[in-house]
Amino acid sequence: MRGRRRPALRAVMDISSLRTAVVEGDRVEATAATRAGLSAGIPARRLLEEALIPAMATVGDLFRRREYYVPEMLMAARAMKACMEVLRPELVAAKVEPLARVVGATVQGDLHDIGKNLVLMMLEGAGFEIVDVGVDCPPDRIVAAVKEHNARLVCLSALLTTTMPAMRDTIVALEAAGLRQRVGVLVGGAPLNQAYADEIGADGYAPDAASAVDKAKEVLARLAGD
Ligand code: B1M
Repeated sequence: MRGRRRPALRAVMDISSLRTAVVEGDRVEATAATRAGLSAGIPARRLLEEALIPAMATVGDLFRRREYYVPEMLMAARAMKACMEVLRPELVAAKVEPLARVVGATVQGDLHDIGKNLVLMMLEGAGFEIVDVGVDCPPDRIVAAVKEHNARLVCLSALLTTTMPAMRDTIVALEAAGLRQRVGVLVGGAPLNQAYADEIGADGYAPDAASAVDKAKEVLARLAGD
């Protein structure tokens, strides 16, 4: 009985210590806890969903309550990114065959890239080929990347209400470049919802990284059927 309880207890401890280390922006502790979690047999996806993502939600709450300021938020984000690099090989291990080429970006004016990176990592794991054009991406840079890499899907992320309109600008730029017929546009990010995606003429909206994979496949299937 004891022997059966121990691993579960260890798993709980690793997950909570990882969450705390990320909230506190302790990159060294956080990456050590991530490695310890993996060594203890906790799946990468569980570490992500039960420690890293909730940690960032806590950081957001602390920021909203003015208990955290930008430097603390930045340190937490850096710790999370370092942990994601540790998890990356595990998360993309399921890769099977290239499905389509995807251009991913955080839109103009927006520097938040953790969610975007996560979505692209999941897509990569699902077999998509990824062209990451980074953060603060003006529409013309995204258009150029679609042309250069002959992408079939554009994934746009925005975390600020003030940068959401840059998604519409990007869709307009794709239209103006004559690319809109052959490229799907998937959008996401904490302030978005399906209604906004419909309003700006996106082909799909996903609330999280896991559902972004299914939505990407759905958008591409619809595009192929048109
Ligand atoms: Co900023 N920030 N931030 N920030 N930040 C938020 C977003 C905020 C909600 C915090 C708050 O007030 N509680 C708030 C936005 C308010 C609003 O507009 N409504 C905010 C603010 C105000 C700001 C600044 C303006 C602060 C300032 O300077 N005064 C500033 C803006 C800078 C800029 O972008 N121009 C700023 C800066 C920063 C840092 C640089 C310090 C840092 C970002 C570091 C980085 O990304 N490299 C940061 C952080 C870390 C946050 C919080 C705490 C965490 C964001 C995050 O990474 N979440 C955030 C509060 C919060 O979200 N709780 C906050 C974890 C990530 C996994 O989730 O990105 O939502 P998320 O992605 C999810 C889904 O949204 C979805 O899947 C992901 C995984 O499930 N998703 C998609 C995302 N993209 C998708 C695309 C898809 C599909 C799904 O398809 C293509």
